[in-house]
Amino acid sequence: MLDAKLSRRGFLAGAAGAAAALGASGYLSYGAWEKAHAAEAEAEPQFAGHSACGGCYSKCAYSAYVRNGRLDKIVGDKEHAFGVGKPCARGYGWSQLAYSANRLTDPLKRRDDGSFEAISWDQAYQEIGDKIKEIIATSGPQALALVETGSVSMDFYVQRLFTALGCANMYRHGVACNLARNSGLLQTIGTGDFGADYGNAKAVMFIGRSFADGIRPVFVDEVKAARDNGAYLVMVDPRYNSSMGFCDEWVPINPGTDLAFILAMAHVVVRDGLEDKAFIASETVGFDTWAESLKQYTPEWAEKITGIAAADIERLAKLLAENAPAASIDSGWRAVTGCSYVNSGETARAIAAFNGLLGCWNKPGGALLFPSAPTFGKLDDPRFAAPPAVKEKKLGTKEYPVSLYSMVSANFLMEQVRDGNVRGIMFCQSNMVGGYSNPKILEEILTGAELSVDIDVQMTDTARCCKYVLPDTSFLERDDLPWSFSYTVPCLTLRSQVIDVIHPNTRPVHQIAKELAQACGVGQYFDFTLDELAEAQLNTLGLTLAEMREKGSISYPEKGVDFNAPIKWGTASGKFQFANEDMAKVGLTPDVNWIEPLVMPSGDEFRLIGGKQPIHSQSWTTDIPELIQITHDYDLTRIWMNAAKAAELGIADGDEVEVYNDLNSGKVRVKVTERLNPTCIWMPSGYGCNSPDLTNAYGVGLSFMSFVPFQRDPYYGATMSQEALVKVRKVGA
Ligand SMILES: Nc1nc2c(c(=O)[nH]1)N[C@H]1C(S)=C(S)[C@@H](COP(=O)(O)OP(=O)(O)OC[C@H]3O[C@@H](n4cnc5c(=O)[nH]c(N)nc54)[C@H](O)[C@@H]3O)O[C@H]1N2
Ligand SMILES: Nc1nc2c(c(=O)[nH]1)N[C@H]1C(S)=C(S)[C@@H](COP(=O)(O)OP(=O)(O)OC[C@H]3O[C@@H](n4cnc5c(=O)[nH]c(N)nc54)[C@H](O)[C@@H]3O)O[C@H]1N2
Ligand code: SF4
Ligand SMILES: [Mo]
Repeated sequence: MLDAKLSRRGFLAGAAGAAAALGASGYLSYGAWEKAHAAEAEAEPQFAGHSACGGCYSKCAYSAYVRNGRLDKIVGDKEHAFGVGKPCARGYGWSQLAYSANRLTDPLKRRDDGSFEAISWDQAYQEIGDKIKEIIATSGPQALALVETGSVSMDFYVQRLFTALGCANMYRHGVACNLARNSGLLQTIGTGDFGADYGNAKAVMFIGRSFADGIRPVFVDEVKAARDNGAYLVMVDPRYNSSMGFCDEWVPINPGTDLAFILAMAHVVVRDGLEDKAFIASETVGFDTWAESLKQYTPEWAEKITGIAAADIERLAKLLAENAPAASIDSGWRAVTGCSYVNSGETARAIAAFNGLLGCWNKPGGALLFPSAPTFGKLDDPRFAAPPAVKEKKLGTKEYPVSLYSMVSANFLMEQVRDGNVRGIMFCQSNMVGGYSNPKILEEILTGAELSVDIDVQMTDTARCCKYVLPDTSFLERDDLPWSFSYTVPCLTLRSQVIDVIHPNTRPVHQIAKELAQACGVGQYFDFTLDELAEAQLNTLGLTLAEMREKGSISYPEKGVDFNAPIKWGTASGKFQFANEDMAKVGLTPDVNWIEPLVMPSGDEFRLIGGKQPIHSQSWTTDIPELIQITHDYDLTRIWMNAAKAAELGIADGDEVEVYNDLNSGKVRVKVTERLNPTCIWMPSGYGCNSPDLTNAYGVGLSFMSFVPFQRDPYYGATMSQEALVKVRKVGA
């Protein structure tokens, strides 16, 4: 199948010169590639098909144009729900991944001394397949696990492989992203996510969410629309972040204390009878319980914890209530509600509950529940029938009974690997060691695993700890399955292969999963091609593959949010839940109450907080030369420190400092600023790559997570990535 595809796109003929330029390693350098194609001279860029950016999980669709077989330009496809025709800087940068000199080009096996040797695909499959069969025979399929967050075909094929093996242990990156938020929201509104009708809002409060740093293009457009429409935008963030360009007011809260701030605002709304009584009566349960609890959370109480004046808390609460229902608190993503604190999940519940007081759910200008994404119908062809469902639940489900099942803690899993309960682990598009918890500890656990396999495009911190590393093609070099996106206007997208495969010994992930299945004796579940499956899926929606290849994306405005339809709450009670008895299962009260952060800085300690920069995605784009150059040009690895604190410590702007705690220490330059709460240090979260093979990223900046203990919150199992304290001293002082 693959060969047919390559010849269809003229790879074998076009790359005859390139093949001659291959080195002994089978690796074709960018320079050699350019030389081999030089003869094709100055052609006009040609439309090569629709792709979808692989630069982060938004997967913005774009049209790709090639010249002489090489990607020349990308033009955003407007119909894509998240991309809205405007790929971000990272999207342009990551489009160069295909040509990176540091890509994985061959299957690799780790030697005992930690170095790697190239092996054949046959050897890799044979050895991995034999080991998986042995583990299943002696310990059962639950002694295996998968950590994967990728494209739709990656999800489909790799998850199908694990289901076919009889294994339920499939995890994603949520433990270090949005596990606590989505689980907390699930308990209140019956789904793990919500948005807002920004364009029609009169007031929006963002709590630790920066649309201009943690970018999804549609959000940037929406916050701009809100601004243009005259909405009052409030940013609650210890740091004056890049989104302040859109905002009216900065609330520089003490990090980790947002829950107290929201509870006090709720206190004001209920004390003054400003809540939406009709919504509460018809749509909700548990209001009376919460109203009683709220009596203790006065603005004066919250002022001492949050550092925000009681008068400001009063004013902001009333601002939101007076503008309701065209007002809401944004749901956040990673920083506050997602995974950072012991109280992150309760903060998510508090935000949803506050929006319940405002009665703004699915109201113009208010908080929005997303309509379903287009779903494919049943596929009749028996070849597509799913492998038998696995009866067991994944490890960690028992320990975290109110977690969203699809997001159960991947760090709990690593403890199972450490203790030998899980003997074989596979990663796919997941750099766990680079960012799910303390890298040193994860590295130690992973290098001790009996079997570890990583499917990636580059030698990441995780890959270098694995026994086998299998090279995927880059996203531009492979087809995908049709992709459904749920948003205020849902859409369907098809990513197509737009350039030839550059490194002949890389393989698309769906092919790797299918061949691994064959090696494990479950190949019968993969008796179809990617195109056959895509065609069958699309046919159930009255579409064809040819049509989707041409269109790339289709949006469904008629399936967008219906402001007049009654809301179907997906909760156990079928209502919006201010209180929920299930929370007792993890020792929480039914309604939301204050939980102190696990650690608080005192003396010369700072809380370490982190965040995104617009030019990098997680730990994944820093090796792209064009993107890391921006880091160097603007000195973007610097930590931020409050000016008064810096003066106390004798630190000046631009000084080199040492950041340290019991777990780690590292040197970095400092940006001294008044735009940061004095109780914390802010560190950009993308740096500190520890893999020497990634020559552009290696050793640049500090790894945020290396200062964080290997820990989990007791409720949902999230990584608590900002429950960490550090000290800072001037180097040489
Ligand atoms: N240090 C640090 N840690 C973090 C974060 C951070 O900013 N910094 N952010 C947190 C957040 S919000 C999240 S969502 C998680 C994300 O956690 P992950 O989803 O694990 O994301 P990354 O850690 O960036 O790793 C993604 C991996 O996918 C690989 N990859 C990219 N494209 C392809 C492809 O086409 N095929 C294959 N096979 N692999 C591919 C990249 O090379 C990279 O190794 O990390 C969390 N942890
Ligand atoms: N450029 C870029 N964009 C991305 C990504 C990326 O890696 N890079 N990743 C995508 C993903 S997977 C995610 S999850 C989102 C993340 O999107 P966000 O959650 O918006 O991202 P962060 O930058 O981690 O955090 C946002 C802000 O929270 C602030 N903050 C930190 N601690 C606290 C606190 O205790 N209280 C308050 N109120 N604020 C606090 C930080 O200073 C930061 O400015 O971004 C998505 N978009
Ligand atoms: S937000 Fe940027 S990096 Fe993420 S998918 Fe879209 S264009 Fe790519
Ligand atoms: Mo994330």
